[in-house]
Amino acid sequence: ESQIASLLKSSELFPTPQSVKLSYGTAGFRGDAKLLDSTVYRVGILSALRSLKLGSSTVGLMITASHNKVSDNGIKVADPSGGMLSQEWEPFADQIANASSPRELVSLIREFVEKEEIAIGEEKKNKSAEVWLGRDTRPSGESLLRAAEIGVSSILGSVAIDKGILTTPQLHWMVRAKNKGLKATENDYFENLFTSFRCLIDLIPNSGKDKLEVSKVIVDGANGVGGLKLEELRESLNNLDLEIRNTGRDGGVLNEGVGADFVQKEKVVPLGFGSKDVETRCASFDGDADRLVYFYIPTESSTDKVELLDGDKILSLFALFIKEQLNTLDDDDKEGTRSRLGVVQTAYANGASTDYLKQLGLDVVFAKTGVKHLHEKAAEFDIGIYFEANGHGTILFSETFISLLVAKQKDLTQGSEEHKAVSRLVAVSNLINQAVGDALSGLLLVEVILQHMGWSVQKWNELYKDLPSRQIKVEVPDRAAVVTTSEETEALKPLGIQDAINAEIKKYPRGRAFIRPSGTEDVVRVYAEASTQEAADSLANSVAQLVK
Ligand code: 16G
Ligand code: ZN
Repeated sequence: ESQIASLLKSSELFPTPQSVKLSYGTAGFRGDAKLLDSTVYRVGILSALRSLKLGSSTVGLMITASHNKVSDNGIKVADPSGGMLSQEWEPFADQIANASSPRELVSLIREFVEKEEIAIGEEKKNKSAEVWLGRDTRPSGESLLRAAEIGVSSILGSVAIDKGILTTPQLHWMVRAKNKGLKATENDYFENLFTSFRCLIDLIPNSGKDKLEVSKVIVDGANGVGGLKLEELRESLNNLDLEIRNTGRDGGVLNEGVGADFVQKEKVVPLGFGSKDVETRCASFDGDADRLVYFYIPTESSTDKVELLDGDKILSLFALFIKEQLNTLDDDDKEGTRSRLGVVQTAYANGASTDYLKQLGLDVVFAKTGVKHLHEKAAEFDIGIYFEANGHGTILFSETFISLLVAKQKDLTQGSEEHKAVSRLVAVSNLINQAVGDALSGLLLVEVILQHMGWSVQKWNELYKDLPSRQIKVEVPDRAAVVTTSEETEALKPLGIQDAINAEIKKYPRGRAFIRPSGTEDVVRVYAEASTQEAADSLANSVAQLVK
């Protein structure tokens, strides 16, 4: 039939490169951009099928390789909820990406369509698939986007809509809004950010307001899309003294010596920053603006080391602020409906942050590395905050809890402390991107909370002191030989290795270490922390020896 002919015809355009084994991995397919045409085309097909499967809801396709080098690119799917592609479809993604001929590809698709009972090309009107495409600033993005479009359109009746250059979280947000029947353009995204930001600014307690001095924040845009979008947003932002560097317009290379991944891993000053910025509040985005970290250059520093405020510290700030609002409400809570606030971290979370959060009385749970795993666990709470140490995270509010808040907001007396607390929570739920972690909305929330508290970045940093830590990657013949528990804190395989790791850990005060296979690179990662940097380094090295 014509569907098969259409697929065969278009797939001839995109032969698979020899000898690359592709895997959807933690966050979509990634690799050298030159080798990705056929993959992107095929994910285009998948996304159209995903839309058909879910009653023609809009699906998102993002072309980005995030913090990886500029010559790389990648592709990932945003489900209609705005979250990551359902893990149930990942094996199919792997299969079609690796199909070696058009025939094999078509037969895999046929089989899958039958199994999933997806109705293609049925003559029912309004039943076609819709896929929204976005890409970051990588030069290879434009031609890859065309490949994705061809993939989408090769499924009969499917439409691909090019939304242009976007941050990853913008696309996720727009897809989510569209499927909720809300206004879903990029402008709507911006408007949502600045209205909820302004609302939170207006709710800052009066006592502080007159002496409120808004100090400058300098943002490192990683020479990617985030800095450009922040420039657009800035037009409508008051109450924020913002300087944006590394927008990519001044000749800098994407992610090279700049950006959240660089700053968080190396803990050194990114390009474009230096002694002139001593003690100033600075923030770094990653290449597609779904990660955010803060830092400052301490006066006493004679090296290029920065004081890093990572995802854990952002999480702690958010948790503290939300808890404060909930406490105000609970005082007044006659029905006794205490809300459940929980936080989700990964094994990489600094031990000092976990101690701090527990000491705040919070429910702390752990998830496997990768946004989809954290997101899932956070969604189990009324308010769930998740962050990876690398700066990816957000706050999820359950639908029921939001309805409860909105109802309370109507009942409570305007101007009362309770009313303000509820209004702040509602504004946070609007400001923060509920689809995925978002550096732009995260930045605005950090900034308004600091103003609310009247805190400097230094004061914020003092919430707790990070334990010294070290990360190493070890190249191994087969990273799949390492199998961990679901929270990645312990290795189940190779047999006996965990006992050996434990024996090393015991030698160090406050020692903690774990190994895990990377989901994005062919390596095993080692993480260690201890009471001194020397001890953390030494623990990491001895654990790495065990892996080799
Ligand atoms: C991906 C993940 C990130 C995770 C990282 C771990 C998403 C959107 N991104 O970048 O959350 O921290 O992989 O990489 O899920 P690794 O498995 O190589 O250590
Ligand atoms: Zn990213």
